[in-house]
Amino acid sequence: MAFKKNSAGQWVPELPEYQLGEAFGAGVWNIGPGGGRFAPAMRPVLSLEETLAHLKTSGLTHVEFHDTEAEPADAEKIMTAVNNAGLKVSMCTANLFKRGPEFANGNFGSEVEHSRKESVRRTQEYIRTGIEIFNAGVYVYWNSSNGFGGPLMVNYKDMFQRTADGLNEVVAWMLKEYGPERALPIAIEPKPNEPVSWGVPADCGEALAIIGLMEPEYQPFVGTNLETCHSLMAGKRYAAELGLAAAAGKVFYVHLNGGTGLKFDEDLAFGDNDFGVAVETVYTLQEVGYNGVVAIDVQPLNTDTPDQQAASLGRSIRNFKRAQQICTERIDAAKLQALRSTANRAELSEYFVSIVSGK
Ligand code: GLO
Ligand code: MG
Repeated sequence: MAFKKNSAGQWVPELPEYQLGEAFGAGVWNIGPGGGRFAPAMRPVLSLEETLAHLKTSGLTHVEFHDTEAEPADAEKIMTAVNNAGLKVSMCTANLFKRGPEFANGNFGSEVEHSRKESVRRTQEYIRTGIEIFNAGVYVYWNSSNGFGGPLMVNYKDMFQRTADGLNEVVAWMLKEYGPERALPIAIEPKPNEPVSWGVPADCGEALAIIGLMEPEYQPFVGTNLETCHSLMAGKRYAAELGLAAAAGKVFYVHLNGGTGLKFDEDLAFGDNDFGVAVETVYTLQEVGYNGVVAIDVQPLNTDTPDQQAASLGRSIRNFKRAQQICTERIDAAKLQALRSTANRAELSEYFVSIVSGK
């Protein structure tokens, strides 16, 4: 989108503003045939037009693309299909993980110079597409293969600094090309593992630390895109991660979904497994004043039939709205704050369960 100066003279992102729950986004990768290492494909492969139609009917207003699904050379044609479907592009992201051997070894923080250079080049190319063609709201850098696999495989200190330096290089280029007024906010999406054993940055704190290692003049242009399941995998409470990012002024975008614990990236529908977490997440998004697109990053279930292509997305949106209705109707902010100030855990738990259960 763009950046503007606040009253203190700092650059802050002008993120698209909506009423919370009015705008929902998802990636084109969030529906499709399924399949992977342990399961065959379940559903037919859809055309882009069919995919966009499914996204629209499941309640989405915005779509996200990797540069491998929407290549820069095809972006104008794809944008026409997006417009025809009545959608907008909320986010775009260069695929720095599943495209070639150069990213087997990490990206910005890699020990391999070619991998670092390719990461910067691909990122710049897709930021250009995001600004010039998609009119995207945000660019996401998901760490993916950035990190390491075992003992002494990287110089740890250099890996963190190199990751920051890669982002420095991208922001410096973006400001030179477009100026702050047209710059696309860059949101780091941390994840602790998968595909690599030790992903960097692993969580919100590490993402903020990497931003802190950047040149001060470039730091305002980079924030976070926190994802529910990634926080869970890191042993963190998603809402608390949101609070940390908000305290730093870095909630640029969100990826909501669900998981069942310290496992793998299950990408379940938001709210399916732990509805209490959904209520806490929605309330926290309200508390931190998030007004951007609520993006859902889920995978269809293997049991979903061909006509259920976007069922996990549709259910995530319904669960979000259910949680939002509960927050509006049942949470008395003043009462909650008064209870918090007593630090009486028993009463706070009683209040929370009464809110979620409605009893
Ligand atoms: C995977 C991530 C992935 C990213 C996407 C956008 O674990 O959640 O889906 O969100 O590539 O960067
Ligand atoms: Mg994600």
